[in-house]
Amino acid sequence: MTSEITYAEVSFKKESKPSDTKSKPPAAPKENTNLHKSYPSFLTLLLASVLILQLLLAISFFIAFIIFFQKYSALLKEKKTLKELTHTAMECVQENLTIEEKDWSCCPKNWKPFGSNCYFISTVVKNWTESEKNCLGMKAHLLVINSKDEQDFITKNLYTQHAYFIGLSDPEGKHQWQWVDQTQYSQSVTFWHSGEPSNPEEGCVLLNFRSYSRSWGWNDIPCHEQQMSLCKMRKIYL
Ligand code: MMA
Repeated sequence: MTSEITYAEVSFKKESKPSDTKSKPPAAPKENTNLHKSYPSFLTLLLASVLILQLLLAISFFIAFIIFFQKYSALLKEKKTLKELTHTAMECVQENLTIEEKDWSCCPKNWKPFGSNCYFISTVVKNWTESEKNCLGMKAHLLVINSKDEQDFITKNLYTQHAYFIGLSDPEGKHQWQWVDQTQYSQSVTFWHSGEPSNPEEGCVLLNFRSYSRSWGWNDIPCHEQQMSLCKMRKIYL
């Protein structure tokens, strides 16, 4: 409605080129009087401003693209570093005090050193497969027990009311026990509770405390059961 009125006013006061009228934006009648006097310069100004605006827009887009690209590549780099560095902090001790062999042995922060390995008590409750995945995610395996000393060391750090998955399972249900790291299962290095393993349906092993025998030992349970777990990895030597 307003633009129709404006158009009528312009054509009434002065003959103007029809093509120009079309591109002219609707303006207040007061401004119109000045408009027709400086009309060519106004158009040039308009064109120039549009061009400048487009240029500014192009520059801003370019700058935004550069910033985005830089941020994105920095993010990618950080992600890669994080992937390589699963552990944010390491705790190292100097083990060999001879001058020639100043070896630093390290375990990730919150892991416990024993012998040439590091141990982690995972309090997240998961089934056996997910527990092993959790250890793998930390460049470790579920605990493989190689000696009574090792078992005694770890159990000193555990709660007697909790049970923890270890890296022993019977994938085929034939009581052919396998350690997750391919260590040979040796009957002479086993710490089953009396009466265990008890059931071919129970293919995964946990370490728990039995109050009636007042001892820590192994018990087979169904693999889908959710339990806490223990992880083990080799120490890192620097
Ligand atoms: C539970 C379960 C078994 C274990 C028996 C021992 C009732 O089942 O933990 O794996 O063999 O207890 O009594």
